[in-house]
Parts: sequence; structure tokens; C-alpha cells
Amino acid sequence: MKITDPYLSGILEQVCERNPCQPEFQQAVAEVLSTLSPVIHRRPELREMGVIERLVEPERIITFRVSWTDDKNKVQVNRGFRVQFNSAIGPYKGGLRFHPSVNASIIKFLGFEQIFKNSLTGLPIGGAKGGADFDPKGKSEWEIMRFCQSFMTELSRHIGADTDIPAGDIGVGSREVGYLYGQYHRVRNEVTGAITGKGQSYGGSHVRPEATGYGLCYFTEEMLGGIGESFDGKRVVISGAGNVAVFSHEKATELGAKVVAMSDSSGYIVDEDGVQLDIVREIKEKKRGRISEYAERVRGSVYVPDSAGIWNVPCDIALPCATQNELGLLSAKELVKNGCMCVAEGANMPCTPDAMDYFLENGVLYGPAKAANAGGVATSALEMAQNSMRYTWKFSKVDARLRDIMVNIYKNATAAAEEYGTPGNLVVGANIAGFNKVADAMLSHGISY
Ligand code: NDP
Ligand code: 2IT
Repeated sequence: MKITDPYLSGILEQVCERNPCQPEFQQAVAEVLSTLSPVIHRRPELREMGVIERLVEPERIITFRVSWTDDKNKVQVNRGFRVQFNSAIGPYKGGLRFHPSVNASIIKFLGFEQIFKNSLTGLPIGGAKGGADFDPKGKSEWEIMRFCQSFMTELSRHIGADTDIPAGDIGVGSREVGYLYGQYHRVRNEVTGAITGKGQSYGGSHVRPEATGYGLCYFTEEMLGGIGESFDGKRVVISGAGNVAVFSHEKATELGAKVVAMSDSSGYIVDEDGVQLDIVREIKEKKRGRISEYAERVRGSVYVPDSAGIWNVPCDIALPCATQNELGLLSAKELVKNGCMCVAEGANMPCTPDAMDYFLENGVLYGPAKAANAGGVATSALEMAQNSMRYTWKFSKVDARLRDIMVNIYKNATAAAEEYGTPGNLVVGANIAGFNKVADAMLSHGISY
């Protein structure tokens, strides 16, 4: 979508000047600004009080050295980040990503998106993101542990249960959260909910591991229900084979769909009989192996060593659950040509801007990440609530709350899209619904930060 309003395009120009060489951050800001024009015309106080100018500048960015020793006793140095983007509606909240591609641009785009996503959940959480350019692939258990400990030794002074609450993201799963929490606990001498996604033996919530994938499917069910459709009997393609992809597969299958393809960063597999989730999990989670092994084990399945090619596999529903900009215009055209009716984003910003426009122009149901993948952070906020009470809710209770939250996000985004003149456009609806609450809080607080 284009930014036509001169005031908003002026803000984007400033963001690009102030943040050169940060294409992902610029892309995420451009996408949000391209939807805000009806709001700033209806609410002139936003401009008078510089709300958007303040919103696009992080409240605080922390960059730090992470030194650790590998198994050969060689000193290694990585760069750690925490971007505390906006705390107007609650403490900073957002995941940590460990991946060699991590840089300031990627963490800032993720932190910026998190502001609106967290607001949409209806829970009191601000936006943040962090991580390091550390590659967990090929590292031993001991190396992972030492890295997490060194990372947390510094991060621990900037976070806390009422200040900033990290969680997982790419490369940070239950193992890493355990080591991170262990070090936080030791350094701060506190047993609090300062990290979410914890194991159940030390304060983790039921459903947090499943939450992003389950939430994505609950949201997609609502989208499909809006046109009298459902998952039942549909062909689904899911990119990735990590936390979000695995639990999206589990819930979509439970709802009657057949998942025919999954991927990792090396390639994708197709299994026309339905991808067997237990085998994927054994390969990716237990052995930390490559998805290509699936085709060696399951007769009749095929492996193609080109991860982007997964979108050429015909499907009714596409769930990109791997990484940013993994689905471009050519893939979008291929999906539409093959009759795909619905795209819902499990990953953050997986569709490029031209792919997103193409889906919207061609009547594909399109669920943007900020709304569709908010179930993970929403359940993190439920974990925080349980930790504050020193209490644990049952699986069924957390799952029911998660479902309610996803249904509400769908309703609120749909209502905002209608109210602001673009019925059915959930990109506009999600951005405006998320933005309005944060803007109200910022206006109430005055201009002190
Ligand atoms: P994981 O680390 O558990 O899994 C990431 C998966 O994506 C791996 O299978 C990885 O493969 C694969 N992958 C990475 N890059 C590519 C690529 N270019 N093409 C195909 N596959 C690729 O991460 P998560 O599942 O937690 O996160 C996935 C996405 O979901 C991210 O965008 C994240 O920001 C987003 N997200 C995560 C939430 C959560 O609760 N975890 C919440 C909301 C959003 P390989 O093994 O080869 O690296
Ligand atoms: O992108 C995301 O929303 C996450 N990685 C989850 C963050 C969280 O705090 O649970």
C-alpha cells in the first residue's frame, strides 16, 4: 500500500534518514504509516501532540557485547540487543531471537511490530524485542548454555517482571529460555515471571509452547468462517518446521485440514498423504536435523532443496511460519493462480509489501502477522498473570482464553477496517485497532518521553 498523505510520508522520510541501512525497520514503519491516514484525519490531536513521530522512535536501545568460550576454549564474541520500543500501555514485552542475521534493523522492525500486536491482544503489554547474532546451529549443549549465561548476565540489569519481560523467538526455544532464566534467577536472586515460555516445573504456563500456532489457526478459522468456510478438508502449506509451524500443523490437522508441505531454511518437503508431524518433530526438535531427512524416511514424499519454492505447492490455505520476507510477489502470484483462498501469517512480516498488495487486490483472505500470530505473546501475558498470582491455570482454561483473545482480535480488526472505510482489509483494521489504544495512552501521559 502507498503512503499518499504528505504528513505521513514526511515522517517516513525522516525515519529513513535517521535509520539508514535498516531496510526491515523502514519496511515495517512504511507498512503501518500506509494505513494510518484515516486516523490522523479523524483525530487532529495526534498530529498536534507528535504521537506518530514519538511512536517511530524507540524509547531505549541497548546493544551489548556477549563474550563466551567455545568447547575448544577459544573466546567468541557476539552482539546482543534489546530494543525497548514502547511502554505506554504496559511493561516492555517481546521475544529474543538468536540467528546469525540478527542486526539493529531486524530487532527494531520486530520491536515496532510488537507494539501494535501486543496492544491488539487487549492485555497490558508494551512492545520490545531483543536477540543476538549468535548461531545456535552446530553448537554443543555446553556452548549454548555458556552463551545464554553470558547474554543474560548483561541483559538481567535491564529487565524485570514489571519492567521488561523477554521470551523466545527464532533460535530461542524452551532449552534456551531455561538457561536464560537460570542465569537471571542466579544474578538477581529473584524467582519471578521476568521471562515467559518457561518450563512448567518452574513457572511456565500451559499452552505457551502451542500458543502461537494454535492462535494462528483460531484466527484463520475466524477469517474462513467470515466467508462460510473452515479448515475442514482443506490443503494447507506451512513454511518452517519450528515452534510456530509445528503447532500450526497440529491445530490445522485437528480442525480437519491436510498439511501437504513444510520446510526449513534449506528446502521443503511435500507429502501428499499429509506431512507426519511426529516424524518432523523427531527430526527437527530431538535430533536438531534437516527436514530433508523426512523424504529419506517417508516413502512417497519428496524433498526440494529450495525453501522459497514451497509456495509453488498448490494449496487452499498458506501459513508462512518461518521468517521475514520469505514470500515475495512471484510466490504470491503462484499461490493465487493455484487457487489459494487464505494466507495467514505465523511469522513476523513474512510477505513482502508487493506480495501483500497482490493478495489484497486478488480477494485472498489475508491475516497480517500483528493480528494472526498474537496468540504467543498473549499467552505469555497470561503466564505473567499466573506468575504474579503464584498460581497455575489448567490447560483447558488457558486454551479457552487464547481462543477468546484470537476471536476478539479478529472482531476488533474487522470492526476497525469497517469503521475507517476499508471493510475486509485486516491490514488496515489490525494496524488502526492496535494503534488507537497506544495513541490514547501516549496522549494521556503527556510529552515526557
Ligand atoms: P524456530 O527457531 O522454532 O523455527 C524457525 C523455523 O523456520 C526453522 O524450522 C527454520 O529452519 C525455519 N526457517 C528459517 N529461515 C527460513 C527460510 N528462509 N525458509 C524456510 N524456513 C526457514 O522459530 P519460531 O517458530 O519461534 O519462529 C518462526 C517465526 O514466527 C518467526 O518469524 C518469529 O518471529 C515468529 N513468531 C514466533 C513466535 C513464538 O512464540 N515463537 C510468536 C510470534 C511470531 P532452520 O532449522 O533451517 O533454521
Ligand atoms: O513475535 C512474537 O510475538 C514472539 N516471539 C513472542 C513474544 C512473547 O513475548 O511471547
